[in-house]
Order: sequence, then C-alpha cells, then structure tokens
Amino acid sequence: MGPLLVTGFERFDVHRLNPSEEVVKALPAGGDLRTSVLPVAFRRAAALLEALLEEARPRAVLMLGLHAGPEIRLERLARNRDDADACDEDGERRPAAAISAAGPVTYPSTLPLDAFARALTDAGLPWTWSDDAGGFLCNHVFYRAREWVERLGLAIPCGFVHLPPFDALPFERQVRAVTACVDRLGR
Ligand code: PCA
Repeated sequence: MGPLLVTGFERFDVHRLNPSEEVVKALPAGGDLRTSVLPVAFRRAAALLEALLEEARPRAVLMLGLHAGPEIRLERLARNRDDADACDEDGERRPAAAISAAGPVTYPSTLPLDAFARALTDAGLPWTWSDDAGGFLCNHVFYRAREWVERLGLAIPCGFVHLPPFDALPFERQVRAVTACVDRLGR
C-alpha cells in the first residue's frame, strides 16, 4: 500500500507565508508519510500532482492551502470550475471555465471530515464547514485529485482542508490541527 500524501502550496500573491507550506514542511515526512509543496500555478500544479499520484499511488491524500479567514475550513465539495480574477504565479488567469469537460459538477471529499471535526473540536481548534473551496488553485487540485481517484476506481480518502493565516491561528496550533487530521487517516 502506498503512503499518505500530504500537500501544501507555495507562497503566492501578497501573502508573506503560506501556512500550508510551513505546516507541510514541519510534518515528519518519510516512511508512510509523503509530503509535497505545489506551485500556485494551474499547469505546473496539475502536472506535479498527477505525477505524484501516479508515482506514489497513495493510500490517502490530504491537500492543504491558505484561505484568508479566521478558521480551518473542512472542504466538503470540489467543484468543476476554475473562476478566479487573480492571475496564478505564472501569469495565467482562468475566469469561469470547467476543469473537466466530461466531469461531474462536484465531487464530494472522501476524507473522514466528521472525525477531523471531532478531533479539532477536542483540541480546541477553530474550524468550520465549507462547500466552496474557491475558484483558484485549491479547488483545482482538489477536483483533479478526486477525478484521478475516480478514474482509477480507488476507494481512498482524498480531499482538501484550508488553513487560516498565522495571525489568525499560530504555527504550532496549525501543526497540531494537521497532525490531528493525519492521525485520523491512520498509519
Ligand atoms: N490558497 C489558494 C491557492 C493556493 C493557496 O494556498 C486557494 O485557496 O485557491
């Protein structure tokens, strides 16, 4: 069986740090835990993600990114659309277009989100549900990873969690939150 794959994103736009990158780098990678930091660029992120999935054949996929809000967001739905005003880090802009011409409108997360929610609550960490991971890179890789899982007919946990900026939730607490989620995905 393959590893647990945990991804974050590089820093982008005006954000000085991307908590998902910092937290992913703080996890004890090796053995069953594979980590990677994706570029905030549609083409390169999709290509790297696909290569990682194909090569690692993970038993579970937990993807992380920054959302500028006060809480951890447990993303329930990946949507089949790119729709962002902002350019990615390669200068590409994708307003209102389907990610996959033949794909379904949404894919549900297959992560154990109820267990994540309980673990975060027990640890006193702020979180909320979300049914909209945005129209930029985070939703894009979420949809693409779920599509890959479906294409291969796998029954593995795969989904996305948004992290707040460090001024909303400090580094140590974010590491604790992600570790709690990783623990719920077993060893
Ligand atoms: N957050 C952005 C892209 C990369 C990241 O960390 C998003 O929510 O789409």
